[in-house]
Amino acid sequence: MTPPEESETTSPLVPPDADGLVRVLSADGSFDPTPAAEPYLDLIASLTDADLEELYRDMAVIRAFDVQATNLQRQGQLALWPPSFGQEAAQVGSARAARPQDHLFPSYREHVVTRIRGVDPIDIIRLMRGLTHGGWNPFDPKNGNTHIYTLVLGAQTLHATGFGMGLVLDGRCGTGDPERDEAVIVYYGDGASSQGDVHEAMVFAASYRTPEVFFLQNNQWAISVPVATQSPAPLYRRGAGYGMPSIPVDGNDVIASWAVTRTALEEARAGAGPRAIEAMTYRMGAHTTSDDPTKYRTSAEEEAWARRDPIVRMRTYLEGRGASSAFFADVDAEAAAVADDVRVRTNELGGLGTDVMFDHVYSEQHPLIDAQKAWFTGYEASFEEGAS
Ligand SMILES: Cc1ncc(C[n+]2csc(CCOP(=O)(O)OP(=O)(O)O)c2C)c(N)n1
Ligand SMILES: [Mg+2]
Repeated sequence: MTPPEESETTSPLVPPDADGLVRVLSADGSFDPTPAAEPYLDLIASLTDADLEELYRDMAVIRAFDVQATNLQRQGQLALWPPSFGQEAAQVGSARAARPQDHLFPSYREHVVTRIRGVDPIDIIRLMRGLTHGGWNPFDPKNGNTHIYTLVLGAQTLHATGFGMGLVLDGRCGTGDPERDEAVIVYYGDGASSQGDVHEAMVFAASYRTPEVFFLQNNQWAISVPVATQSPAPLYRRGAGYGMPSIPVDGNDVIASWAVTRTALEEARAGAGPRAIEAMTYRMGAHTTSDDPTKYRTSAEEEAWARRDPIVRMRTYLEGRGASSAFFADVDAEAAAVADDVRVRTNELGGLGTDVMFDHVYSEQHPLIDAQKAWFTGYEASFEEGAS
C-alpha cells in the first residue's frame, strides 16, 4: 500500500499548525516565516553565519552522542537511556537563548541543553549507569547553573518556580540591567503538563511574577499516550489561563526556537513575569531503551515526522546560504570524536562500590538504609568465588 499523500501542515499524521505558530524555516529548509514570526525577524537578522553554524553543530554533535549512548545501553553499559533524537532544535535553540547568569531546570532528555551549559556528557552517562544519584553539582561554576535531571514528572517546575521566587525576593531580576538580571527556564513534556505540580508552579510563578520561562516540549507522546489524551485544547493556551503570554513555536526549527526563547527570557529577566512556550516537536526514537514504540504508533507517522527532521532542515538552509562542505565535514568529525570519547570513557567507568548508593540517601545515618546496605553487601558477596 502506498502511504497517503500529505500536505505540509494538514497531514493527519502531523497536527495542523497551531494558531499563531512561530516558524521561520519550513520543513524543506526554505526561509518562509509565518505571520507570527514577524516580530522576531529583526532579532533573527542579528544572527551571524557563525551563530547559525553553531546551532547546527550543537544539534549534529548531540545526535551522535545520543546514538552512541543508545548503543552503549544496548550493549549493557547503561541501565537506561532516554534519547533526545528529534528534539535537538527545541533544545539547542532554547539553551543557546539563555544568558550565562540564567538557571536551567531540565527534565531527563535535555542532553544538549546540559552540554551547552558546560556539563560533561559523561556525567549523564554515569547517572544512567546507576553510579550517582544526581549526576553533577548545579552550583559548580563549570556546570553553568544547570540543575540536575528530574525523573519525577513535573517536579522540576516547582523547583524552578521556587528558585524564581528567590530571585524576585533577593532583587536579582527586574533591575533593568540585562547583564546582571537573572532568569529561570524549566523544561517539561506534554505528559508532565497534566501533573498538578506544573499547575501549582504556574500559579505561584504568576502571582510572584517570577523571571521564568516554562518551556514545554510537546513531542506528541507521553510514553504510549498521545498528546490528544492530555488535553482537548492546545497546551500552549494553558499559560494564558494563568495570565502568562504563551507562544507556540515550531520546535523543529532551531532559529524560531532560539528567537522565541531569547525574547521570552529577556522579558522575564526584565521583570515582566513568567512566560510559557510550547515547542511542537516529535520524539523520533523510543521513549527510553525500555520502550517499543511500534506497539502504539505507525511507521507512517514516524516517516511523516522524519521529513521534518530538525537537523536536515537546518543543514539545507545553511547549504542554501553557502555553508562550505569543509564546515559540514568538520562538524561530522567533531560529532564522531565526541561519540568515540564517550565510549572510551564509559568503558573506563567500572562498577559501583556497594557502599556508595546508600551513602547519600539521607544526610545522616539511617537504620533502614544501614539494614539495606548490609543486605546488599551480603548479596554481592554471595557471587564471590567460594561463596555457597
Ligand atoms: C510523577 C510521575 N508519574 C509517572 C512517571 C512515569 N513516566 C516516566 S516518563 C513518562 C511520560 C512523560 O511524558 P512527557 O512528559 O510527554 O515527556 P517525554 O518523555 O515525552 O519527554 C511517565 C508517565 C514518572 N516518572 N513520574
Ligand atoms: Mg512527551
